[in-house]
Amino acid sequence: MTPQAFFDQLWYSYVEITPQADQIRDLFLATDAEVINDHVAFRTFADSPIALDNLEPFVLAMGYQVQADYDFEEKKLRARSFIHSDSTVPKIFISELQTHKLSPKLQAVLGKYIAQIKAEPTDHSVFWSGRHWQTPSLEDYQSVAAESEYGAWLLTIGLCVNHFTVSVEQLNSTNSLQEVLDRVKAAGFATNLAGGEIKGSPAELLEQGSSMADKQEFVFVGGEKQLIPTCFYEFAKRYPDNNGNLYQGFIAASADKIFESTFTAA
Ligand code: OOG
Ligand code: NI
Repeated sequence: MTPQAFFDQLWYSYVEITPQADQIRDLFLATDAEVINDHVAFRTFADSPIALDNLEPFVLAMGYQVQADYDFEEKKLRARSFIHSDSTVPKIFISELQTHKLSPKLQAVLGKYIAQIKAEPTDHSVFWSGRHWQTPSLEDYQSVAAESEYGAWLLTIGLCVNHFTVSVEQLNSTNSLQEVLDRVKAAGFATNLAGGEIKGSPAELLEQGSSMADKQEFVFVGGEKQLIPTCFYEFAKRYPDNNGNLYQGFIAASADKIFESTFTAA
């Protein structure tokens, strides 16, 4: 699959559960000829047929290389980023929940669902395949959420792109991340304030911010209905290093806060 076809399909599946994405993109298309994507991100369960290691071959097959690995000890996540030889192709960030690090109780609850994941992926459609397990119960959702918001999000939503990211330094209308976030807020969308509205700094060569995830009504297996977070939009501004090359990495401390864009607690 070509990166172009891959990202087209991803965008299509993303806006379906993230109506804010189209609206936010339109905000910038009103002033900019193009809105260029910096990266997209996925979440999955480690130690499962859809673990990071089993997704990776499909990323590499599109011409990507492994860029770096990250560890989020407190959230019990590990992650890897991928960069393409064509610098106009968005980077890909994949994280996975290390379920073996969760409490025995939670391992048992999530284990019931993870055991239902049938086979390893055979093509790129795994990236928009959603849930590979039955609709969860509200009780299970709540017990997972108490220990891992990421786990609860993944249990309801499944495998899909969880954000696209506007490349702020490539906008023509503004070069200011704060201005971008102000426009998003003025249009009625909440931004993620965890660790400050802007994560990172020019000194770190990367500044990031994001919207809070859209919410959608979810019907649990017992028929209970509750609003759950779906996906969000990110905005990233990269700075050149001393050699004049635009920094391309991710910053673990900032990523740790971007994960909270799908948190339910205010
Ligand atoms: C990914 C969070 C990390 C970034 O840009 O640092 C990230 C997630 O929320 O799944 O996207
Ligand atoms: Ni991101």
